[in-house]
Amino acid sequence: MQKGKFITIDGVEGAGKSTQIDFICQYLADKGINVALTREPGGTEIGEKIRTLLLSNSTGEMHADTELMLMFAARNEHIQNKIIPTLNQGNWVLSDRFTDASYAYQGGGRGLDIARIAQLEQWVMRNFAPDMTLLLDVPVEIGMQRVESRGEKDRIEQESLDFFNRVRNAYIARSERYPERIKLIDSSQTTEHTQQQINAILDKL
Ligand code: Z5A
Repeated sequence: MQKGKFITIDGVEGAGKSTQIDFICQYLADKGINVALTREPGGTEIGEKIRTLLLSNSTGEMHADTELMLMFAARNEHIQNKIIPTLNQGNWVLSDRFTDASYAYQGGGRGLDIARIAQLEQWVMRNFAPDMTLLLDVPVEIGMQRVESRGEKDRIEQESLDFFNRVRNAYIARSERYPERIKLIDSSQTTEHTQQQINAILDKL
């Protein structure tokens, strides 16, 4: 059985990941490709419990190192018990967020040392990496306006505009560092405009 491809989608809040995931799943289904949709933090029973701990406001203050290690603990479960087994069955996997988010949020946003994140990445991922990452980019103010009408903000969503600008800059820096894997997509215009760019990238893949 040929191994499936592993695609991740990432970006700041309100960039349109959820909106575009529906489009990507439909695109792949039309090509006869089975794709398993998953998310981070989460994707497994243990991972979803860790997600609740990470995002719930009732958790309260958490040390940034603890937040980082919990992201990678959930990721370890995700990779070992869901992503790799699914790929080995010949199916594709599409993950709503992955390791680039740790570099962006915990590295850029929280200011944690990139070398420490890289150590955890090496430990948990060894040589495993996405085949392709779609990075939806939008100015933070636009993304925030889009999600304004939602209810209560979770623990990380409560952070400041400065925090999210640092997150965005860290994402862009990663796309410049890994241009082959991370495709930077302008998601500031219409949904259709974003879809056209994704369409062109998936056609090549
Ligand atoms: N996190 C972390 O810190 N470290 C890590 O390692 C990982 C994650 C893996 C998970 O949140 C949180 O965990 C996240 C990062 C952190 N924290 N934050 N903040 P999540 O991924 O589950 O949820 P989210 O980041 O809050 O995603 P989101 O707000 O749902 O964003 P989205 O999926 O990109 O947006 P959307 O739902 O597709 O669109 C938002 C709205 O905009 C919606 O009404 C759409 O109809 C509208 N929209 C979408 N596209 C357009 C365009 N082009 N024009 C106009 N309106 C649009």
